[in-house]
Amino acid sequence: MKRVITYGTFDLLHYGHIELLKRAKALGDYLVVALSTDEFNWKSKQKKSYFSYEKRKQLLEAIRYVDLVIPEENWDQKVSDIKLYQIDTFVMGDDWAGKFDFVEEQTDANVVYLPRTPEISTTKIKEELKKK
Ligand code: C2G
Repeated sequence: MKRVITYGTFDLLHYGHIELLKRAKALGDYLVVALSTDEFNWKSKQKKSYFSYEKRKQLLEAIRYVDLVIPEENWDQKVSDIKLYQIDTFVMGDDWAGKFDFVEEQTDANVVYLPRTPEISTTKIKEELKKK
């Protein structure tokens, strides 16, 4: 059983997120999504998501590619998550390219950066809705 993990906020869930999750799942048989908590988002990313953690978790759990959702509470949990969940592949969109290469040095997992889906982002959705 090949196990994959990815991390993110996944606010205002959109097709860019779905394309990422679909490709991440295709790299294995079991996909864990570490979902940024509201506190982590605010404290560490100065982000305030539209949907709460619970709502974002509910949406992710409804996606066929997602097998487990866990909380992302800090920047430093990736190595321990990978060991705890026996992860083979760590996946992020390539806006993070290079940022998590340490995972390959500190665990047995390989790191894959997937091309982002162009033209869509949560920020863009928010900005365009403001113009309406
Ligand atoms: N993504 C994508 N294409 C888009 C938008 C997002 O492939 N058009 C990917 C991002 O690259 C990321 C995932 O979808 O891999 C989730 O995106 P965000 O919710 O924006 O994640 P982020 O806030 O970057 O948090 O520890 C890592 C952080 O938690 C990542």
